[in-house]
Amino acid sequence: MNDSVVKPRTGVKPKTERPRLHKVLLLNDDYTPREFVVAVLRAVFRTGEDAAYNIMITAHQKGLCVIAVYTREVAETKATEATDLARNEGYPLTFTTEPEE
Ligand code: TYC
Repeated sequence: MNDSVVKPRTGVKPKTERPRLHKVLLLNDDYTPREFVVAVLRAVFRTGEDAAYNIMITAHQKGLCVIAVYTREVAETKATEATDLARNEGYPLTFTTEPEE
């Protein structure tokens, strides 16, 4: 028979680790119209009117607001798309991403 002893593996990562999520942040500025910020949030992040307004006013009052979290690729794509919409209209409105803890 087979008497070999198999040692349990210790300190090994679980097989399926979830991908780290990344936050998309909305940054305040003094020039972009509030209505434009709300329109971009609705178009790119698919929020409703009330959620978009609350995110916009939080960024306006506090300097920035977390919009949502996504996998890195989706977060970066949405931040770029939203920032490009603003640049195309000549506004300084900026969206950035950062990894979650
Ligand atoms: N602060 C801008 C204004 O007073 C509005 C604004 C809100 C701009 C949130 C950017 O992320 C922002 N017109």
